[in-house]
Amino acid sequence: MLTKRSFAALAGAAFIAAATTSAQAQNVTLRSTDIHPDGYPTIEAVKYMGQQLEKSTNGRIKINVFHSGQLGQEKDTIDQTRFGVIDLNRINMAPFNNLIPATNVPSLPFIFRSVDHMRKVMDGPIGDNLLGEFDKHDLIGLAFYDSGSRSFYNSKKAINSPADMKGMKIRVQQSDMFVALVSALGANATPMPFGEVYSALQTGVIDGAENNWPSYESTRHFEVSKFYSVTEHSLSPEVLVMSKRSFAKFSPEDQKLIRTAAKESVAKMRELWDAREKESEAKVKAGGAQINAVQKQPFIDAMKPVYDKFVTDAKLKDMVASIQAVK
Ligand code: GTR
Repeated sequence: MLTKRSFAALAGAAFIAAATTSAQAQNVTLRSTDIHPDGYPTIEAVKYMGQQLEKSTNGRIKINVFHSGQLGQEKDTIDQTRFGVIDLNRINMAPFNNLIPATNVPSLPFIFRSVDHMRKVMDGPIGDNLLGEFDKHDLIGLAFYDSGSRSFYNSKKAINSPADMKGMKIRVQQSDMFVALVSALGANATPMPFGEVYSALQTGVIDGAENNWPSYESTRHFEVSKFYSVTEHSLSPEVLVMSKRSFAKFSPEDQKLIRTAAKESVAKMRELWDAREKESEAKVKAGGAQINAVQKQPFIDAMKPVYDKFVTDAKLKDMVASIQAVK
């Protein structure tokens, strides 16, 4: 959480940046936020974007990545980005679900058949349209990043079927869709910021959570929640957005360079991500996590009501059908 004082300091910094940008973008450093620790693929991808941008602008535009939630937890940073206090935000799609209905679609359970399917959709016209959705909310959608697949983990027992989750307290991201996804399995969903999950697991406030291999590992949740059941129920991607206010301060030429550098960071992110997934899986296994495979069909069937609840209008139905039609 930002204190009042750090918020004021940031606002002051934003003002200085504004003053220099209007004088034709001389040496602007954009502030980017991320909740992950330094070295995590999302952090390194945005740093890479910064290096590309520095090159293409002869050092005029740089990016400073604030990692480990220094600028706040994900949900809190959305408004700050909309107001231009934060310039860039690498964030998961889920915290946007309540604000922008279309962002629910790529977070839906089992919407993608594979990582390749997800990449093809997000790289194509469906992804481009979705990036455009941020525009109405004072944001510029720049790029999507991979986030692997999310699976359930808990401190009690291996999950083999939806029935095993009945009554368990499971932390979810701050998204009504994720609440519904977990509730559909008969578990009790507890929405909570990412940074609070470790101690909630440790003290037994919650029994488990759900995430991909790298987050399960980097947070050390595997130490206090050792049963990881490979449900792979959501591939909810990451998104990189920019404050429309910050973006508007740049010339059309610089705006193009920002967009290009963001797109260039996607391939870098995927390379880093693929390697990190394997490393993290090996680390949690070595650290004592108990991994079990599950039969997915009962989970797919149990989560079907989530579609009925969230895919309600023609636009979202069309989006789901278009995603399913991508070969
Ligand atoms: C991670 C994601 C984060 C955050 C986190 C969470 O996989 O990269 O942006 O959304 O999950 O569960 O809160």
